[in-house]
Amino acid sequence: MGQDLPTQETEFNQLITELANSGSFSTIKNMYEAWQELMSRFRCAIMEIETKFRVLNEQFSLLHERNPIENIKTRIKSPESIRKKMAKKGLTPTSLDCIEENIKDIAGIRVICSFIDDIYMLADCLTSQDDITLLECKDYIKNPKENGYRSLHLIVEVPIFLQNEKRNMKVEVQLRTIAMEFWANLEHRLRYKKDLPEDVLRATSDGLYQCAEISAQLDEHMQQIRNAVEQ
Ligand code: 0O2
Repeated sequence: MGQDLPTQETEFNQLITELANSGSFSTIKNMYEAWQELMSRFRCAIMEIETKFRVLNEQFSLLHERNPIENIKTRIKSPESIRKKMAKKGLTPTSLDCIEENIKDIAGIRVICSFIDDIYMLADCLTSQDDITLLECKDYIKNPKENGYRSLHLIVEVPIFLQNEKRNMKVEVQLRTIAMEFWANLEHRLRYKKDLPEDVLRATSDGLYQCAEISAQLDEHMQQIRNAVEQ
């Protein structure tokens, strides 16, 4: 996202070359098949987590006559983005195990909620399920990033059951409100991961920060109104 094509192509070629040179694969076909298998396992893990959220949403709508989830988006990280992140961490992708171990957000699911309280309620419901292991939690709602970015990020491990084996897979779960999603989408399009000149960065960061604060206030007001209605 936000990269030009030649950069993506270079990252992709580098990833292929590094994996091919690692000596972990007998042929390119073998490497390609192993890659497809790994990505398929991540897709299965996304399905597992997505189903868990859909079940919670269903049950909540039955009990409380409202849906805490507005929308769910999923994505598998692109090979280019995986290569870039490995390089940023100073790592060379020498095997698929090494990639799987170090890149925790290959499988990503974003849950867009109606209210801030729903975010924490859903995160608690998910992480208290007995097949889920919480590996990391970054609360950018209580501690927003310097640029104003807000979301709750969890890295969880979920088992997937294949024909002859059980595998634990890592999934990054991002939970945010509609207002947080609105801000993050526009900021992503405008600036995130873009090598903008210093003066443009300076000129735009205050404005974006103000927008993040305004949308956070909106979330708080909406939460207060809901609390009042429910009382
Ligand atoms: P993409 O294209 O969404 O996949 P770590 O994993 O701990 O080594 P990382 O990845 O920076 O470090 O973790 P963090 O802070 O949890 O951020 C992960 C993801 O959150 C990003 O994924 C973005 O999707 C989102 N994110 C984080 N900061 C910002 C921000 O300032 N603006 C916007 N719009 N999104 C943000 P990727 O892998 O960077 O990108």
